[in-house]
Amino acid sequence: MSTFTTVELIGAPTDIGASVRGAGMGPDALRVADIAGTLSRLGFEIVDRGNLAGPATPWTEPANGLRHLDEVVTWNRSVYAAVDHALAAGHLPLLMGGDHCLAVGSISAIAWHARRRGKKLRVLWLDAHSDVNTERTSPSGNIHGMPVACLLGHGPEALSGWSGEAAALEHDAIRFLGIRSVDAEEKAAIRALGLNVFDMRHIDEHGMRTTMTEALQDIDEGTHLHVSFDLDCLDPDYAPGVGTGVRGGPTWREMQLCMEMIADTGRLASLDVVELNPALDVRNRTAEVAVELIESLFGKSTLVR
Ligand code: 5AB
Ligand code: MN
Ligand code: MN
Ligand code: MN
Repeated sequence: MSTFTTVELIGAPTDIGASVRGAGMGPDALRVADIAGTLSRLGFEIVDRGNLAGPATPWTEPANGLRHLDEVVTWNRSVYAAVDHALAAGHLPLLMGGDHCLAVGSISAIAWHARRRGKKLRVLWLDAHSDVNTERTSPSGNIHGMPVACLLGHGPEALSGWSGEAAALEHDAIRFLGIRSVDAEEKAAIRALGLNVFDMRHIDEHGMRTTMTEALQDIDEGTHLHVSFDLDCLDPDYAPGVGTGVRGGPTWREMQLCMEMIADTGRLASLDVVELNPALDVRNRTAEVAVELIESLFGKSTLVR
């Protein structure tokens, strides 16, 4: 039983945190794939806030290890305000990216609300990558590879502390799923910070069902469950429309089970859908796959809702 009746769609059309162009078209590709009609047929009220506005991507080289920092901050401020507004209205914010740097604004707003309401925040990070680089470790300077570090209070100062605490997330509040591309220094950070990683090897060895049972183990009535869904989590055979695809991800079927088991908790309260790149897609297939998976995440296959 979901506690939300209204889903608020927020488009953030930018590729500001990436170095591959195209993620800025993600929100409209999801609309073309009928994200609104699909969720409304499941019984949700849909409010589409349209697309946020923000600076164009300058495509400059990183400065001090960070590409486009000022513009990333500006976009994230808008995202923070929009997500904050949706949560204050009692709606479920569904952020349509855009690249993954936007999770800083989104999850910071969510953390602020969760704390105020006395909720335990849990984040599922569905991704091929762990996104825990900082300006000191990143091989690219691309901030879409750094949002987790920012949310844990270890990123660049301009992107940390937005939730009102030094860290929006405690190290044990986030679970990574589907990870298979981790930079050497990220690996060290994962160990040092004690992060909870269910990587592809874990899914291979234990299967998606056991993996999800473990990942969802401490979700209860007092939990605000947030899903940050980077579409490159999926195997690129199923989701070719992403900028940083990595072979060897979960199949469509495995991702369906992942989404269904999250739906079964009844605690989903916010969602980011990011890194969809229509410029690299095949006839909008990745957007359609995303909508099919979101449909399951919102309880399509749950017999009683
Ligand atoms: B995504 C890489 N680790 O930091 C880096 O798509 C890739 O949001 C980051 O997960 C991928 O540049 C960021 C090599
Ligand atoms: Mn990511
Ligand atoms: Mn990724
Ligand atoms: Mn990517």
